Amino acid sequence: MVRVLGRVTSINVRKVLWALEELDESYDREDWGLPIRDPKVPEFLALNPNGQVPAFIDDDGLVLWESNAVLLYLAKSRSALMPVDNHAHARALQWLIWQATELNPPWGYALNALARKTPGYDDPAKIAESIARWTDRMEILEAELAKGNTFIAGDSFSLADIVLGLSIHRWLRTPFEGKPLPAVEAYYARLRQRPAGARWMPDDIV
Ligand SMILES: N[C@@H](CCC(=O)N[C@@H](CS)C(=O)NCC(=O)O)C(=O)O
Repeated sequence: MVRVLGRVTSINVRKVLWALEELDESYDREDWGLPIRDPKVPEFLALNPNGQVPAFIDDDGLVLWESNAVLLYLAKSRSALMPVDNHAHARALQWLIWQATELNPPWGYALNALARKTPGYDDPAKIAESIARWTDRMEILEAELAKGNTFIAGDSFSLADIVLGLSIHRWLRTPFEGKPLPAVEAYYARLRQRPAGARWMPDDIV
């Protein structure tokens, strides 16, 4: 059986769990990641040398890390969750990469300060700067969704919707007065209508 190593409070772990449920694939999940279980130990580092969650092990023995790469592997090996049309496929890939490289980095400071209450994250100027950069990225998403597509890459649900849905969930659940983004909120509501979306974007996890 597929194994996923990582705590469910991690957005990157929930991406993989959501995808597996869309694929109707059973899996075993083991709780790793701070503060539950330190992944920087030899047993875990042998699976993911970054000492970060998730680590993924397929039932054929493949060991993989980097959550969006795990998603793309699942889509290719199970022939699902990525558009077949070449242009729609490219758009899904664009948003997957954008989520990891452009949308993800800005929220770090604000998330630690406002939601995680991590000691040392208490500089108001840095919180404001993090929120400003995060808002800037979210407005890009708002402009795209305002064009009216049901899903981010077109008419069909894809991996890109999983990573963006979870990112929007984080935006909406982090306690600060965020700029209203109506198209983003409507899209988030659509994604939450999916059983796996509702399960992995729960009210009590940021
Ligand atoms: N680029 C990596 C990032 C993984 C990552 O940042 N994981 C975080 C949780 S979201 C982590 O392992 N934090 C340390 C811990 O939980 O011990 C991926 O997408 O898989």
